[in-house]
Amino acid sequence: ASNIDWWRGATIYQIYPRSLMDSNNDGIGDLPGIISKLDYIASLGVDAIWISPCFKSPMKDFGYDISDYRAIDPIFGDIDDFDQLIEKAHALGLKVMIDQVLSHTSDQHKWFAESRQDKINPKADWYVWADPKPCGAPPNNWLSIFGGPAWQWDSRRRQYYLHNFLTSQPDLNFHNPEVQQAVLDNIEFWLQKGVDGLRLDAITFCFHDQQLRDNPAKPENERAGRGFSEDNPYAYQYHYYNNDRPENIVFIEHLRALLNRYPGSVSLGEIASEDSLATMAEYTKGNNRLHMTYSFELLTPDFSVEYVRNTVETLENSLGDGWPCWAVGNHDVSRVVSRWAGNANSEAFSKMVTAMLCSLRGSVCLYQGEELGLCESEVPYEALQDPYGIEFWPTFKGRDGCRTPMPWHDDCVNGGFTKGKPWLPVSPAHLTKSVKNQERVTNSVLNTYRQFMKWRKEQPALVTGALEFLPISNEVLVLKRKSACGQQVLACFNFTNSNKQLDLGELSVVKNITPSNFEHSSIEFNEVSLKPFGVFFGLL
Ligand code: TEU
Ligand code: CA
Repeated sequence: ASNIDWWRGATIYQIYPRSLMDSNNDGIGDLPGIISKLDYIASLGVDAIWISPCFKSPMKDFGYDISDYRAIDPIFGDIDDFDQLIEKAHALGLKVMIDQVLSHTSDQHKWFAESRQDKINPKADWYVWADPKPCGAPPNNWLSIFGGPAWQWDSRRRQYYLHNFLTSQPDLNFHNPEVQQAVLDNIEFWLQKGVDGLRLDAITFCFHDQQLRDNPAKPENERAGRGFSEDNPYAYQYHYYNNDRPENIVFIEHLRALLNRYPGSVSLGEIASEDSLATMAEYTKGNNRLHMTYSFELLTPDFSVEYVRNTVETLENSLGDGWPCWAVGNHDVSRVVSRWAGNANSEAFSKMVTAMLCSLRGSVCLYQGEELGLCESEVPYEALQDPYGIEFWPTFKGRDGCRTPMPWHDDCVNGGFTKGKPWLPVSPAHLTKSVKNQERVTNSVLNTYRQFMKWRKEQPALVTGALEFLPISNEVLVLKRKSACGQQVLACFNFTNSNKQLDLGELSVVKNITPSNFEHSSIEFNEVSLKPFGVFFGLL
């Protein structure tokens, strides 16, 4: 890939800044902490970092509620730290992507303070305001993802405002062209600082139906939501009218035109919509929309050869020339080792799942801690921080279990993350998996991850090659990648925790190229032998 196309097939390491490394012992990770760990991150062999929001915020949703889009929150550092971070990352060959939360601001943003004053101020129409129904009820049945109605009464304006997320996250009114321009200006501020890309938070939520029509109810058999608590009524509706509006596309095209003025800068849209596969295709179609869309499909509880194959195939078929980005974990869902493997044989599983993810066509986001094979942390109710978890406890325990601090050294207090009181407890189960411990072991999850990332870069078929699944087993995922220059790689991933034999039939493997740190797999007379959660790579 040429330099400007660096993002195709790239591996992007997601940093949750509160939990990577605390430099000043106030218990919260920060930018100097990230800077001190950039050498470590570069040693993983990833291409880029994506930093979850580090902008000024009252932290009601831990940074996803922004009160000043051009300032770093003092808890994380200042703008000089940010400049240094970019400089050092670039020197290490890492691209830097920032998180942009456009659909809503914090209620502490000065735009909202102005907008809520009255109905005639210059920003009166910057948010989504609506009169109550004659009985005083909210204007329609829209719901907040985090519980309760999507409307909050404002006693000063004597109107309701829309919030798809927390009441402290009022939705901007993107139908107003001034709002669009203000948002693009803020983005340009960061592009001028040299960031290489944007992860666009909840990008399908920017626009709402101006007629404020009620969302239709969902039949019971369609309610299985991703990450939603069963008792979250949000899962009981379709959301045609509060998000995923056609107007989104036009805005995306403006955004792309801005990015095109900064060659090499990319956009990765988080597509959390009902019909996400079709939406992903729409959002990446042609060369004038998003570069990549972030899929939720592997963040679900579903884990089987059939599920992964069908999901990826369906997306590939609908995507056309669009480019997907895959992830099996992030700061919103439980850790993949726990979610998909119930913590069984977690080391072998972690190695396999990373190799599998990085063998799909597209780019990938790897969440901090996955390189250590971390399991979901048990966070007791008293220590909960996530408002979403507090709302729906205990049917949904929230998102704190995947947000606990990184374990660096198991012989230091709090795993070496902080000498203060960490904002979330360091999981005792994570200590033996600390970076320091794993660095000592040749075939640890960490060292396997490093070896694999380095090796993958040398296999053009795995970086940008075409993908084809071979439906020869329901227990082993088998796929083929073929690069433009003709390299053909066969990859097999054992999705079970037991030994598997696989007959490759007509296929002839020229060479076993499986990196040495994986559990040993072998091939004899076209029969591949895989260890529990084992992997096999062969040249065709
Ligand atoms: O998430 C968008 C989103 O749709 C989430 O509600 C997701 O479905 C949920 O968290 C799954 O458990 C983004 C961010 O990733 C999330 O952390 C923020 O809370 C949210 O936007 C609001 O900004
Ligand atoms: Ca700190």
